[in-house]
Amino acid sequence: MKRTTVRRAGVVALALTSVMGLGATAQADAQRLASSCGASFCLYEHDDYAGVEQEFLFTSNNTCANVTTLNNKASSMRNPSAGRIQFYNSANCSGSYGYAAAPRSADSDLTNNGFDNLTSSIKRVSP
Ligand SMILES: [Ca+2]
Ligand SMILES: [Ca+2]
Repeated sequence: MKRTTVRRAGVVALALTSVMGLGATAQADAQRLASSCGASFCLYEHDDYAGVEQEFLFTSNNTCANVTTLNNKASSMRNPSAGRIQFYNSANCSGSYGYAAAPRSADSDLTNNGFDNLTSSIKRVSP
């Protein structure tokens, strides 16, 4: 009798873990969909477009925007715009840019571009 009870308890625990796992995945998917970039350009705190999102609206080329919330924190980006986006390590787009995102592109990890957690300002230029 005692053995049966223990075994049943084990099964219940497994089932609960499984449900929790599914819930976490669904939550991550929902978060990813909700954070899809509807602006000119979007930066994300973490790889794979996760964490805090900062959106930018560019109305013309050769315009500089300082990164505020995600200054030195951006790890991935989406550029749905028709312009090229240049990334600067300094504020006010001073100095030379370190990385440029092609029009209509996305990068799930800026590490391989040597620009993880560095971006302080961005500028949209003509492609
Ligand atoms: Ca980051
Ligand atoms: Ca910087």
